[in-house]
Amino acid sequence: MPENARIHYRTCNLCEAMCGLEITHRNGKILSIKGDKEDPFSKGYICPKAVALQDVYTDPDRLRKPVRKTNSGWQEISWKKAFDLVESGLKDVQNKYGNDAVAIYQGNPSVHNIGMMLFSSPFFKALRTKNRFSATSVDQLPHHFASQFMFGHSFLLPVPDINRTQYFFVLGANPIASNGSIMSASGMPDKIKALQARGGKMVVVDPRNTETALKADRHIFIKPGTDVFFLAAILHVLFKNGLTGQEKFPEWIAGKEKLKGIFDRFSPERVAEITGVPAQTVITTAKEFASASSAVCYGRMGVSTQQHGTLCQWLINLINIVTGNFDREGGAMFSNPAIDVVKFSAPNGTMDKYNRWHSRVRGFPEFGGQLPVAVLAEECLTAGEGQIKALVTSAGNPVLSTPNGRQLEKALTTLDFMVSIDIYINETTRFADIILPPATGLETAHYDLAFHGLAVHNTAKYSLPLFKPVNGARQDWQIYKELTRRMKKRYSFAEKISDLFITPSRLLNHGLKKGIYQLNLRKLKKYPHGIDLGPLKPVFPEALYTPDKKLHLAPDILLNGLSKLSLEPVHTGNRALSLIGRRHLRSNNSWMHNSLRLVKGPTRCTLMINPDDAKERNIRSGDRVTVTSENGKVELPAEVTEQLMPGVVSIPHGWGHHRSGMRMKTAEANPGVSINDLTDDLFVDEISGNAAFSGVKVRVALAD
Ligand SMILES: Nc1nc2c(c(=O)[nH]1)N[C@H]1C(S)=C(S)[C@@H](COP(=O)(O)OP(=O)(O)OC[C@H]3O[C@@H](n4cnc5c(=O)[nH]c(N)nc54)[C@H](O)[C@@H]3O)O[C@H]1N2
Ligand SMILES: Nc1nc2c(c(=O)[nH]1)N[C@H]1C(S)=C(S)[C@@H](COP(=O)(O)OP(=O)(O)OC[C@H]3O[C@@H](n4cnc5c(=O)[nH]c(N)nc54)[C@H](O)[C@@H]3O)O[C@H]1N2
Ligand code: SF4
Ligand SMILES: [Mo]
Repeated sequence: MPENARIHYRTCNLCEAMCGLEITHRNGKILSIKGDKEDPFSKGYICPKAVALQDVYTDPDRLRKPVRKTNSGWQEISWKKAFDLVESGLKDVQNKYGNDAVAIYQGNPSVHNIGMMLFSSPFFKALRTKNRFSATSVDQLPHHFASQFMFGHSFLLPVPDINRTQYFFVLGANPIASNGSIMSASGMPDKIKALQARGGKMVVVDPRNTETALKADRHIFIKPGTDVFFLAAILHVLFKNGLTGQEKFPEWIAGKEKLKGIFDRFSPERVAEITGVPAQTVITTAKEFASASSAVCYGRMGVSTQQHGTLCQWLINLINIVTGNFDREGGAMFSNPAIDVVKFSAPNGTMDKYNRWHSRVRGFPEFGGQLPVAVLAEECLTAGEGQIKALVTSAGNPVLSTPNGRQLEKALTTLDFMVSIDIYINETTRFADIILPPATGLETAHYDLAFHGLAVHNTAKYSLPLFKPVNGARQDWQIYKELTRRMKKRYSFAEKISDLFITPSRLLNHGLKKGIYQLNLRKLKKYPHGIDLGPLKPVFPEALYTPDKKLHLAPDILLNGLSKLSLEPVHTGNRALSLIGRRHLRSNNSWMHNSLRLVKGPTRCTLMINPDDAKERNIRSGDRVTVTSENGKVELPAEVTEQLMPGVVSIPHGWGHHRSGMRMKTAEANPGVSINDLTDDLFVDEISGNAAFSGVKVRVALAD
């Protein structure tokens, strides 16, 4: 080790994989970032994004002080002044138009930040607005819906027991690039190798032959957005061939009579034209799944963000349950975390809330206190009582991450007031009147409240901040705490006193003590690499939150959705192609493109297109092409590749940094285009309102 250098251990906060880092540093400078071999969860694995954490820390473009928009540009202001302006801005709008006129949007990094997780809810409550939005509804809302109606709690999310399964059946996920989601599992390449070494199989269903599909024992191409038919056909085969363990269902599994006959019409032959999957492939896969000594069906982003996302997640759960692969080793299981977020969020064993209010324009029901973000723009743009007039964004970039981003941009210009809690002036926050920048990443303490609860192995780890926030920078939780104090309509003396003492570490300590392992923060700090708490263990029926303590196989809302599915193939028009997204290992949603170290190398924001479709349009790799949808047009280089199924094209999300008025030099120099300038806010999962990104119809041509 270099002289005078020191080592700091922490967990990477960038994605769900919770990799342990070993950071060597000296006098405030980072010398190296490596994988921590002694971390019991990640065992030394990291990806290139972790190394870029230092670039976020040192980035000269990152905001360190609050800024206010003026006619002559952004002006740094004091924290006191910034809070005063935010308070008056939000209060003015609420006094004039009512509480609901202030909307909030919370983005992805909030789930990776314990302070934000714990201190944002009181602020949302203080605002008393029904217009709450988050990245959940451009992502995993269908998972929450299925869990809510089947198991009684939206956070009771099953994860694949990847370390012990013999058959890993993956739809719409690319964990080699994404490192896993709703499956915290650092080191996926090794996990897949280990599965195959013990005689297990991996089957991947994806319109692209992805990095993950390339490692699979079988890759099945599927037409975007049609997985619901494919999954129903799998269940058809299972029921038709008596491959379900129905007679052995325990008494806490309710509703098997309601499943009778519902998959009859989805024979593999009948759905083959819709899905593009040959009938025999469906039959073979279903039979293999049922006969494996253990098996798990797992579907993520690609099946969640489509027109029938909620039905897909329901059918995936059903496949696991009816084949006896649910809540048991090697199947779909639940984590046993040191702090159980499910119990904390519903201490009385009550179900989550649903349908208490609706979005004003399109009438979407609220779920868990939130509305789908696909309605945010129309709620700002449609005049009338209850119109959104102010917005708070926090750790989110909805202009790039939500469907029809160009429409949202228009909507943001109509607001009376906007405030963003964010570290950058980017595509979204440039519309704000005030930006409050928190300390971030290496300056924060870390405990994965969310992801320990979605992990494939039980561990617990607490990381101290590596660096002290500079110039009195505030943590996200401190910003939220101050905003809550200022926005509370009533604030009792007792609340004031207790607020003085509430910090994330106190809450964390309390949660650990109440948890099943009866840990505490002092003890956890003694294990800088984390504590191994063992493999996943079964939790049902005790963990069920339904009022009757039963698992519901066939909730009415899902049954109705399935019965409405039409088997008539949809005709898409001449030469239309079907658009999907993709993720790359060296990119993290929309906000890491300011790290030169990470974005260097070949251009990644390309239109992937199959050679047949390219030839028909006279397109060669590297040519600039235009992609046009009903909502917009973008121009980018083509990448002709066999990876894509014929009829399908792919653009990664999170790009499009060419907008004016930002302050992200590296990102602006290599801007790419935003796929969400093409996607459609009206194209959503009909049950949950989650955005449907897969299968947007586009036309592709050589650029002039
Ligand atoms: N077409 C298409 N659209 C998609 C997707 C897709 O696959 N295809 N994926 C969707 C998914 S899964 C997601 S999760 C969303 C993500 O979309 P969002 O959550 O809306 O946005 P991010 O790109 O994650 O941007 C995160 C923001 O947080 C800021 N930030 C980073 N660290 C901190 C911090 O510590 N504190 C605070 N306060 N701010 C911080 C960054 O500067 C950035 O502005 O995009 C969704 N959109
Ligand atoms: N490197 C990196 N890692 C990340 C992120 C990142 O931006 N970069 N983002 C993080 C976030 S916020 C999330 S939510 C997770 C997401 O993690 P994953 O769910 O693994 O997400 P993706 O890598 O987008 O994989 C989705 C796959 O679905 C496929 N797909 C698209 N449409 C369909 C369809 O209709 N049917 C089927 N069967 N497949 C389809 C796509 O081709 C793609 O391979 O990744 C996280 N990890
Ligand atoms: S896989 Fe995720 S958690 Fe692990 S180092 Fe990369 S970004 Fe960080
Ligand atoms: Mo996500």
